[in-house]
Amino acid sequence: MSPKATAAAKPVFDVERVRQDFPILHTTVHGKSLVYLDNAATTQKPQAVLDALRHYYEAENSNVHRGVHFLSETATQEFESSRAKVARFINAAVAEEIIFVRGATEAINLVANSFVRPRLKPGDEVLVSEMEHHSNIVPWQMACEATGAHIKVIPINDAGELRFDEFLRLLGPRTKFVAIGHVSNALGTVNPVKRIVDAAHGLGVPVLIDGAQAVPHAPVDVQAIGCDFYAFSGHKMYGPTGIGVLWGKRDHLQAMPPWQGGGDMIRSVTFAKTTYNDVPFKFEAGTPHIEGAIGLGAAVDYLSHIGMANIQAHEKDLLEYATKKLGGLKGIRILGTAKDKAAVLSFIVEGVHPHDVGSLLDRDGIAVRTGHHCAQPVMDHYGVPATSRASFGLYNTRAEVDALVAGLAKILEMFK
Ligand code: 7TS
Repeated sequence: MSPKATAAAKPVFDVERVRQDFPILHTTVHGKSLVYLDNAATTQKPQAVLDALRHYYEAENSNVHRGVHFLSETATQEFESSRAKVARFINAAVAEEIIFVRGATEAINLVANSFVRPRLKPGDEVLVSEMEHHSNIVPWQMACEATGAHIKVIPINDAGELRFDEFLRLLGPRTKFVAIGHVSNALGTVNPVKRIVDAAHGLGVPVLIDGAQAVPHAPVDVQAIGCDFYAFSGHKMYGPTGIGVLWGKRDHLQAMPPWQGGGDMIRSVTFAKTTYNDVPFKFEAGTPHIEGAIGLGAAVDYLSHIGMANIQAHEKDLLEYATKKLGGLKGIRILGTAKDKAAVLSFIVEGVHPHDVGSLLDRDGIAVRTGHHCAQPVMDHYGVPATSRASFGLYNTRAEVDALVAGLAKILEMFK
């Protein structure tokens, strides 16, 4: 083979190469190689992100947006350059539309308090789906309780897909807001977010998309989706904890009152009157999570370098492989069989409590999550208190799926 042909044959995505970037993946747990399948809860961090955090404290640590001294200017530049990276990553029109928050939860609460709550009157309705994470339910309940508005729930079918017909039926003159997850953390269902936004906008209703489980797994383009707000967390996309993003259309953000008051979010303060800073700073009161934002920028660089389409294809292969393998085990029931799914496999081991499944797998070094996954209405839909959940990331392999299957086969044998 000519050198050129060899180069062309090199795989675009080499999972073994990727695994070298994540120090923690070489850990052993109870004497076994770690098999980390809890990526929906949080992802591991590549060396590039760890290096960025360390470099920040070793060479740049200073507060942002206030000093004229060298370190403060450097930190500010790095912090704002991360904002620009995140904006490009989700195709925001301008960097000012990126608000740094603690995570998806805080992003949703910001919109609930600053955008939605002032618009709600008694009898108004907020639409959410039955498959939402509690973070995309409770803030709307709180806003509704305070204003006399109501939550309306779009049901799911038994495959775990949103009932679009029911969505269209519920959408009406009383609907003031729609809040929907892009990808379900409990079932893996990918929702048709563009169709949802188009239908809601047809009635002039704004839409927030909870993208916590979407951004780490596929290319996301907020302008193509057309939504009004998009929320996600850094720690689920190989970045640090304590940092996340609210993206909002600039016109909305400019019209919204601030949510928290403090330093950095003001233009001038007197006891008679305080005026507020421009977006995004109006929503970033106090010293921000500077190294978190810088680490998130490093995660975005890392993901962009690998390519989100490559990651999506790799995880699709893993999910298909795992679905087939687990589906072949007698006594395993998979919950969530939507046509369009991403990275999540929820299952019941018949006759075994999910907590026992989790503990026994842990003895084999396999990390899965067990419980209701902060999506109790999903559990209620299926009439189960909890499931076991394997969730995949870019560094998982078919061999790890085989380890999971072997672990489950052992458990099934034990409880026979
Ligand atoms: N929305 C979805 C769809 C989620 O999956 C989660 C967290 C959140 C919002 C909240 O994100 P946070 O970073 O603000 O906490 N999901 C999970 C999970 O599935 N297991 O642990 C956390």
